[in-house]
Amino acid sequence: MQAPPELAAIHPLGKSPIVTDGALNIAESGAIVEYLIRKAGGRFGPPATEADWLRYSYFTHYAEGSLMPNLVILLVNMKLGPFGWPLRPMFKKRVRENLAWLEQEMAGRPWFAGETPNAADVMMSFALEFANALVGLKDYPNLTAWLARVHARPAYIAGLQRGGPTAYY
Ligand SMILES: N[C@@H](CCC(=O)N[C@@H](CS)C(=O)NCC(=O)O)C(=O)O
Repeated sequence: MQAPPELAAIHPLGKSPIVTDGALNIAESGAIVEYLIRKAGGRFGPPATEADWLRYSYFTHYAEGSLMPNLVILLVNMKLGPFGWPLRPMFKKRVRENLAWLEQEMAGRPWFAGETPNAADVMMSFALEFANALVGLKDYPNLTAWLARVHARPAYIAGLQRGGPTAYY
């Protein structure tokens, strides 16, 4: 599960994703998304209303800041096999709490922040794809429906064709 050494030649931390644009190397998915929005003249950026802006801000940060750490710690625990058993129920419970709350948040909403997809959905998509691979989302119909909407987007399909199939762990 280690990144290939070629990435360390681009950025000292050697993690993915990383975007190279001319002489610029931009790491950290949230910073990459902000950079791309800026380059695209604001497309997929913050929505107009205050309420949607707050959701946008929250979910763009929550994805890597809170949800992913809970998923990664469960993944590492599962990799430990029986050595991970004592703490596994606690880590699973934390993941389930997050997913149950997200399920409520997505009731009656097409996207995480507003009526059209934006960076909040992009940031949440990796974490929830990962959650789907790790624990499954079948108990969370709103999240499953949202993920299906993400998968149906032409840009998502084009990205998969360009980058090849994904493997989350
Ligand atoms: N918070 C960072 C996470 C970066 C990260 O940990 N990337 C993982 C893949 S999702 C990685 O490169 N893992 C390989 C390694 O640590 O060697 C971001 O959002 O970009």
